[in-house]
Amino acid sequence: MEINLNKITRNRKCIFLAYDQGLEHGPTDFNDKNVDPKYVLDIAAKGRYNAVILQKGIAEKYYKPYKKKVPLILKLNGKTRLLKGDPVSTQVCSVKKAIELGASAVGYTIYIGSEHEPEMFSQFKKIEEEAHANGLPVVMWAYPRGAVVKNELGRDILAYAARIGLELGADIIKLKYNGRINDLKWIIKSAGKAKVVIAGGSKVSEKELLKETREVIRAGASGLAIGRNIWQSDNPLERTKKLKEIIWEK
Ligand code: FBP
Repeated sequence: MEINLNKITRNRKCIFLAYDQGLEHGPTDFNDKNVDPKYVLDIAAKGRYNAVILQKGIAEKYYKPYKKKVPLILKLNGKTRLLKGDPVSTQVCSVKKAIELGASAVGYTIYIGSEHEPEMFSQFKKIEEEAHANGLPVVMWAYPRGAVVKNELGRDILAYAARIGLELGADIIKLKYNGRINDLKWIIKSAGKAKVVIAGGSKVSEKELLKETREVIRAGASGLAIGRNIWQSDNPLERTKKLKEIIWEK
């Protein structure tokens, strides 16, 4: 079944604003302004993002006034950066709850190659089937990570991650960019009909960010799922505009 992505894409392209770093990294990512979810939701609404990505708690307490302004991708699993060993991201929210909160899609991270991969596969199966039965698109964060993964940004392991997203039923696969456009072309080909969006990563210069965005769009990516490089920037809306011009090739 092909799922309708119109609520979270425009002309098959998209830019999502990620704000789940409070769980994944902790408030060290934040300053006095962006520690307030309202500040980031305002950027998402004013910048006309195709969706904002939140965990359940933030969605419950802050999303209601933004419901008509920006679609929500609710992240259904997560982990902290405190645990050692092979990573596992545990389900912390149900599809049912995501629907109640007004989500237009759900998100789930799989650490490809982690010793806990089977557990994440089996949770993903359940949420993917339930989300699709309710017409909700599924976004997979496909991150190769764990002791057996020697290079998280290698071409073949990223292509494997992309393919796993396709095989397991993700509609959109979120991947990291390794800076090599030809690698990304192959990685995107491996994702087949599933769309690929690129994660932002830690803060880089605007020049670097725009250059990388040009490259990933040229390689065939559908867009970005970006966080820190927007809400840590001094000019988030101007920067958003520049990224959108590249993504929609204006
Ligand atoms: P950024 O643009 O800030 O990197 O956000 C993208 C994202 O995927 C977030 O959704 C998530 O919190 C974070 O990166 C996880 O990245 P990592 O596991 O590499 O720290």
